[in-house]
Amino acid sequence: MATPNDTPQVRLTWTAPAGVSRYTLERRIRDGSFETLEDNLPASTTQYIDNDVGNGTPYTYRLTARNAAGPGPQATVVAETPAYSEPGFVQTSTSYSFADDPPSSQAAQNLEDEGLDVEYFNNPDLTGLYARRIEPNINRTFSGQGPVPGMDPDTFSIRWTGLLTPPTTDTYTLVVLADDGVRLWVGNQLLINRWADQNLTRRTAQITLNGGQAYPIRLEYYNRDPRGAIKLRWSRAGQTPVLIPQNAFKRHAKARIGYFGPKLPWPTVATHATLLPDGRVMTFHGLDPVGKGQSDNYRDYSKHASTQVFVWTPGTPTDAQSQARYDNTRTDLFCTGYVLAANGKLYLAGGNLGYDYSVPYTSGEHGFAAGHTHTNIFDPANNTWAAGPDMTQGRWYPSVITLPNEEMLIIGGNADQHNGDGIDNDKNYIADVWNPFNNTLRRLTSASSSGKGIEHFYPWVHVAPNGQVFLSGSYLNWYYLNTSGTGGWGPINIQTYNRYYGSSVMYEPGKILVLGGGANNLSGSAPKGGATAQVIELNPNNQTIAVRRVADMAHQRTHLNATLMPDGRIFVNGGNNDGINYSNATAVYESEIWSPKTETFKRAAEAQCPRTYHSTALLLLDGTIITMGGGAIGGDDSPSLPECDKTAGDAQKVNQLNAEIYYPPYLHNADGSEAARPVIQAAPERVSYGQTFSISTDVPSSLVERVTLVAFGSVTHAFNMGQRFLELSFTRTGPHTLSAVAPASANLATPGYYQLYVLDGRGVPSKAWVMRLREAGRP
Ligand SMILES: [Cu+2]
Repeated sequence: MATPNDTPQVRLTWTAPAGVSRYTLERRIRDGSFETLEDNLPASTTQYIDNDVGNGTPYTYRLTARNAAGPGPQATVVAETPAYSEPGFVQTSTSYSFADDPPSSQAAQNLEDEGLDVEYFNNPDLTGLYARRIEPNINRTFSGQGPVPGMDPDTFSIRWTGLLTPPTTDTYTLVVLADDGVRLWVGNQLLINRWADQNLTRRTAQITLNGGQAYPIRLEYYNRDPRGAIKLRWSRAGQTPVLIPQNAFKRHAKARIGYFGPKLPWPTVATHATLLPDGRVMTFHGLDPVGKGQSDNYRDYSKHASTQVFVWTPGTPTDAQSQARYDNTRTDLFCTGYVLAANGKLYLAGGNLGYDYSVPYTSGEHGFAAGHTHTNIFDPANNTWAAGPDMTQGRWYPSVITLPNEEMLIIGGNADQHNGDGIDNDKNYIADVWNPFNNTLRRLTSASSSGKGIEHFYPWVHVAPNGQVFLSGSYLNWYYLNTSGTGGWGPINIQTYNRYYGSSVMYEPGKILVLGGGANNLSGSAPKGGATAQVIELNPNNQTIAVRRVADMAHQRTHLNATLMPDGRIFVNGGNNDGINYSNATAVYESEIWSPKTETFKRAAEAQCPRTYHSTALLLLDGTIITMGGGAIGGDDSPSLPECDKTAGDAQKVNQLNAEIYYPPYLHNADGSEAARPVIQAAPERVSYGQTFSISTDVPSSLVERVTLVAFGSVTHAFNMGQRFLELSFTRTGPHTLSAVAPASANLATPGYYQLYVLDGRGVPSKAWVMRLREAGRP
């Protein structure tokens, strides 16, 4: 049980006058007016202890004896409590300082793992919410400035909440230093309750706590003059109280590593996934959900003429009956490349024609997979498919990205040349550029990739700040590609790692993270990407690059997914150590989150299902990330095999006809409850480059500390071709309005659909507002 002690107090004693039947006791602070403390003290009372006092404060007490005839003798006494003192404590008329606690500006580490949620209010009664933060401890002093820039300097309140986990079982003395009012709850017990003006005062309470147990903690505080302080210390028996350290405020697992929701049924192996402008999720594998059709019809090109396409509306059930079907009845879209264009339609290039079995059997395969010359366009506005222009050569495994002028680059993939020479020379070496305005293709004939030593399977292309395209892997040779006219390659950049089926993410304009991969590449002696990661910085003014290795992941991952989050971090999930296709023997279930600030990976929640070859992940408009797919072995799994059993290694189903939604840490409070999220109430549906635009929020604009954009994702084979992240500059223009500035140029943010987010000071994002970024003159 908790017992308050060590509280300053005033003791009053008196001698009873004759004939008294009760007393009234009043008190005033300094020159304030008298307020009644007790109106009905029994006649036998001759002593009163006032514990509700602060240090260094004069109090005047007035005792009035009463009986049935009315008030009788009155006695008045002035008592001044001692000033607060401790070694190193310095008090001036406007500030306090302490020698023993580190300053509150100390560098806080890992606030997402350890730290308290803090709410700052502009009024002394916990109203007028102004800012939300995460802080490592409770250790603030104030001398004429508000606790957060922009707040009232001398009238405010603060609430800290979280979990307190003591290291060992013991009786702890909690020590609060406060000027002015303070209330402290631990384990839902109100331990300290002094919600009144006071000079700096130490109040203590004892409580027995179990080591390792997480107790809810809440401290509320207000200040009402230029000078203020609030500190929370603790001690065990016989020890000197110290500031409660950051590591005692370990946050709930949901707030540290997030969590995966339940396994959801999914009607196809989601080898291909894209987010549509209204937030729906399109997924498909190919002729059928598990690759049976492709496998059976590899020899028969005429059979590669349709795709089962599923569209899920978030918030609705995920099973086959609940998802919409918009099949493509023209092309086997297995291994197509695609991106959501600036006009809101999905542009897809290539697909699967099967293997060329006319080629003699060599090294385990009959010839090489042939790509479709088809292009296709899906219009989400009416859920219809249209044929696009045929490409000169087919593509199986191409990448498609939007260029600054709204054209789309189609690059890589296998072609459809079946020359029977048994040599894997069937790559499509000439990139196409698709013009969405006149629906024509332009070939980059001056930029053949033959002999360039690049990976032609889903090449990792990104638009660079200089307006050219940068090819960042997965193989060792990196190049700039100029896509104007008939195209041209820039100088070669040779790097170290083979990252075959690793991933590449441009996490801010000109900065690319490449990670993982390489484990199952059958040729080449370069070191495998494995658990490694590198940052490539592109010089915005020329074709030079700078590459540096950053900290490794916790796991070797090939066939991973790397997904940009609303806060600019990258969620990494799935993959396997050995990189073997269709194998879950070494599947990685634990996810990781990469921070561009620290350039490190942080371990995150474990999934239930393996997400290896042919798995996908997409950031949804609500800030969650859906992880899907994996497998499509070319037939049904044995019904006797378990689905999603991480103890089973490879003895589980390969075809992942399921999905799991990941709920990131930013959706949770320190105690694991759901965080309150800012809401974007209004913003433009379309902006142009450099445009200043207004955002209205439900929360006060002071709460918004970041405004970000994430481009809509289109993902397959470990590479998300669509995603892109930008931080926007903004000002607060009204109580609930912001003025943000759209990216300056299409080189920094290619035209198209973006998720607009506002984030509070804790990094809690709103749900996305869908916004299209396009030159003003476009249709
Ligand atoms: Cu594949």
